[in-house]
Amino acid sequence: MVIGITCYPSAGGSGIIATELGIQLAARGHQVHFISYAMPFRLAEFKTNLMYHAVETTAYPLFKYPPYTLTLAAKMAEVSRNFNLDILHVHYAIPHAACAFLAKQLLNGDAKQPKIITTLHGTDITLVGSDPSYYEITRFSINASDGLSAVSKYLANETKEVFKLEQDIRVVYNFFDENRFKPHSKQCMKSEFAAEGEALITHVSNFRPVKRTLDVIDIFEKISAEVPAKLLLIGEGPDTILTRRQVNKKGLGDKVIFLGNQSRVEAVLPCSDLFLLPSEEESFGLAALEALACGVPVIGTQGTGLVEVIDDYKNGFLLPVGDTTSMARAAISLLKDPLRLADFKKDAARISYDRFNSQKIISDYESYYEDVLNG
Ligand code: GMT
Repeated sequence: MVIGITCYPSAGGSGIIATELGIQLAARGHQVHFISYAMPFRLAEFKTNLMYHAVETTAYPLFKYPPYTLTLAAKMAEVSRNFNLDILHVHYAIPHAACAFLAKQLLNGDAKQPKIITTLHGTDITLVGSDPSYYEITRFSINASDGLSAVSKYLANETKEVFKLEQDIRVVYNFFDENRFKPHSKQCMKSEFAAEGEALITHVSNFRPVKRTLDVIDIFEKISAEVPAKLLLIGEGPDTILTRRQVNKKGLGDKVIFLGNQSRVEAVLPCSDLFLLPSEEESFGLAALEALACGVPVIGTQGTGLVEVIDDYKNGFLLPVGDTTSMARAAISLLKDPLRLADFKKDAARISYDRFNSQKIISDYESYYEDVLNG
């Protein structure tokens, strides 16, 4: 198949999944074309069957907001024409589903037009798509897609409810590359971050308010009062400054390490003992899955898509949003019980592999592509 992929090229989960999907599809012999304003975050090197098409949006004094959506739609149509795309798979509805619709209009009358598949990732629906100013255009463009997928049942249900959709939504879960995300990586050196006998606790996110990074600090403060520990914070975003201030305010500066954005989190995750993701909203929680795959139990939140990723009391704990006391209590009890912690770690790697290994999920995407192509 010849597949075009559009995503945000930045460090967020939707861009990461789109990139990993493209890499794996190319490895299976499909021809993959990335169309975006920058080279996707995890697409560092040249790979067979993979091409990247940059979208350029010329600045002009009259344009207060350079019209990226228009140049993206034009580039989608151009790539589709030049390479005979079978599928144009866009990740994150806003604005990509609308651009894909427009691209298809541009191809109207051509002998071949690609089928449009939109994958919903979460905040495109739960936050942005339900904002009144985006609501109608999002509803229209996802309805106009030939295929619609969501990364969890939770998100599929949420989308149907918010947009009152009748169209089918295929659930295709997120995945991880089992050759990179695995426990006991030899490259991982816990001693770089924590002293002998200290627990290493990790959080990875884009530090947006929805991730509740202040809760991460709160939970860690409570844990470190009872168990010697270090906290590793990976990622950057609008709440980074607030989080740093909180760390200093609580006098935790010598226990918290900020690593910024890292393209190879798999080099650090396997030496962690516990992962914290106390998000307010999470359609799936790719960061949690990558931690589990590396054998790290996760503390997450109830009432979010994390319930489809974490097995409560088996490879992590699911607790109410904002209940940092219960989260810390669960963490402390696990860290103080090495045998139970070892069982949780084993189950984290085993269960996540069984459900979300890349070979399984890439095949799910391939069969969805076939279904959409066959109408
Ligand atoms: O909002 C973010 O955290 C980033 C966002 C994205 O689209 O880049 O993440 C969403 O998509 C990820 C990949 O499918 C999911 O794992 C995240 O759960 C989801 N984020 C939220 O729902 C908050």
